Amino acid sequence: MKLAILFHDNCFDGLASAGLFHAFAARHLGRDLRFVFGGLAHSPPGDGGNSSSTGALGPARLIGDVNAVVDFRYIADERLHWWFDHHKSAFATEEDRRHFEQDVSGKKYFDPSAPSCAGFLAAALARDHGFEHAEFQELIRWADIIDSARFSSPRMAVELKEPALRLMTWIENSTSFDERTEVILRLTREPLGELVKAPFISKGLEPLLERHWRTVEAVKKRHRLEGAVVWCDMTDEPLLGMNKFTPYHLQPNAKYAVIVTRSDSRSKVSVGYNPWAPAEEREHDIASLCERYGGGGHAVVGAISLARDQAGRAVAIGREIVETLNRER
Ligand SMILES: [Mn+2]
Repeated sequence: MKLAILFHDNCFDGLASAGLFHAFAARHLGRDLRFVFGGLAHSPPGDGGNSSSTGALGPARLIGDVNAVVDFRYIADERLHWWFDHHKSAFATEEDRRHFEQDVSGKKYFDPSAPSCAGFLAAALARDHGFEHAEFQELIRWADIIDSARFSSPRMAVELKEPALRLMTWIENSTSFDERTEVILRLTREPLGELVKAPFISKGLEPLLERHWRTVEAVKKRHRLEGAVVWCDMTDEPLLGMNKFTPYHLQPNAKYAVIVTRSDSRSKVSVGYNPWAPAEEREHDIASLCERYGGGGHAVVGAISLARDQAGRAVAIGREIVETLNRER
């Protein structure tokens, strides 16, 4: 019997969830199982580290005799047998939600308050299906920390010293589906500190960490603290990805950060609250502030995207937002 496990790809929690479901299935769903894995992405393939084994979720992806979808949105299809998710956006339509609510299989689970899908999945399988998950506590603890950005400090999120955070970095940038499948199987079989030493992972990590340190150094040189806001204009510096916690690592007492960047495809103003600053002092709604300029986001973090050749405009908008954040408080 073929069991297809479809998971949120290039995501630590997605791979951890797939690994835990695989461990459960191998013990509880019969001896003659043949496993196939498939990656799920919100954006079309070709974006980032996706491969032909990764793509959007549709009926054609349900290729198993039994199909499980983990850490990804619902699909109203009779061939979806197991489902676990914690994303607020899990139901694309009201029909999808109704289809889920009417399900009586006892194999579909949703909790938007869960910090990680991995932890939620393990607890649900333990409660209802006899899954013993004591040996996976390290993996679950890190999935909770990473997926809800509950890092103990910005230093931890930027230094990337812990094996779990290095694995996270590797997973988010990996371009080999076969290697990610190997990682899924090994996540539940060896400590993260051992797995991260695997040659294909340490080799892949080297240039990623190098790039990360170069970016941290560049931001360190160029940022300014203006009132309560870290301001950084990076539009004339080619940036390859930026850890969003870097500004607060450099300026732990700042309340906000406004960063302007330019990539091959766009200019972007990123605006955020310092996640480690006291929540009760948050007077601004970042989403509506960004909406004034055609952007959007959440209450605590948002962005405005412009065309690549609009860098000057992006900087001007960034300057206005710095002034607004310092004035209206
Ligand atoms: Mn997740």
